[in-house]
Amino acid sequence: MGEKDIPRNLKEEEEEEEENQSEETKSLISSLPSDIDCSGTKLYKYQGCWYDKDILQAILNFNKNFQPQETDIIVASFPKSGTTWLKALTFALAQRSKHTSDNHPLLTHNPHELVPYLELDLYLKSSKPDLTKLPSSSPRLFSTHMSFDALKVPLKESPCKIVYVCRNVNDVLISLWCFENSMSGENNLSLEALFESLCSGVNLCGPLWENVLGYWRGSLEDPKHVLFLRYEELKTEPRVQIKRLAEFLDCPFTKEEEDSGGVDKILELCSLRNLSGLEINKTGSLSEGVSFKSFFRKGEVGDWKSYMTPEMENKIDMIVEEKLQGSGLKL
Ligand code: PAP
Repeated sequence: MGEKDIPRNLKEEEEEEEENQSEETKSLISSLPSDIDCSGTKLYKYQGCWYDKDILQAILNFNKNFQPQETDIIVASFPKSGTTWLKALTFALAQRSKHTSDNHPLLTHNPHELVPYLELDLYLKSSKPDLTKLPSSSPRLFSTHMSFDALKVPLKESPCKIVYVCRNVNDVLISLWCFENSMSGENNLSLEALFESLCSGVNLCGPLWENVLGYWRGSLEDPKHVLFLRYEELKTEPRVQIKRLAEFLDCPFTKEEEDSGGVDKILELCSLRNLSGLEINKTGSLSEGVSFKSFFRKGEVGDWKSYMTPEMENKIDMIVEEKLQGSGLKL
């Protein structure tokens, strides 16, 4: 879909939005490829991935103004790949010396409140957000769906740690589809439309394979600072993966912690069953109105089999295989 196909009201909205953009963004945006995603949002391709105007402005704000600290930890992912879980695990691990299990922030806050998004929360609301009032300090915890290339810009030589989680592409598709429809309250978005959008790569923070490949290559080049995790491995061998994460974050479990069940306590605290049953996650919502319960569904590996046709499976398999060719990565 091209510029000429934009409905009139979308064009009017865009004109209003333009007034809120810096000259730098306006000039950059006019030079970027654009397209419309399956929900009718105009997206722009920046450093290999697609964003709407507001998120693009936030990424530029972040690129220009973020001052990294050596101990910063950034949780990164393509949407619906296990972000909420990894935020909870990372917060619980990195801040475990500060909280007791009966008074833990994860019992009264959604993981998205504790680990804010750089481009969807902090730098979306302000070009220079106040980072002295974060829910976590030393280390500060952030999250992102932006590409590795965009994230790297202000990090330069900083030794901060990036943890990425990837997930089977079919499960991401179904999770995203269920999430979108739970937000609208009705089945507005057809699975076929979202599927075609995912296959074409024109979706927010996509193409999925570009997002994943950036962090995959980053983890191969700099394994001390970029850790690549898989949702499926977190499910099948949670103890192994959480210990790997703790070591990577320079906060390995001590023998005493292991002997006293410290690993299992964190896994239980962050489990889908526990988090989704908490009052905050049953009734709370983000300031934009997205209910916390929409971040918790089945959390199963292979749920896509109940929804996708063999034709869909084959088509996406072929696309992903071609895109990942030569990378050593399988999704
Ligand atoms: P986000 O990118 O919008 O934050 P994200 O958390 O990455 O979403 O993905 C949500 C998926 O993670 C849901 O998967 P499903 O739709 O296939 O069920 C959700 O159920 C799952 N999820 C959320 N929290 C957990 C958890 N603690 N353990 C395992 N899976 C979880």
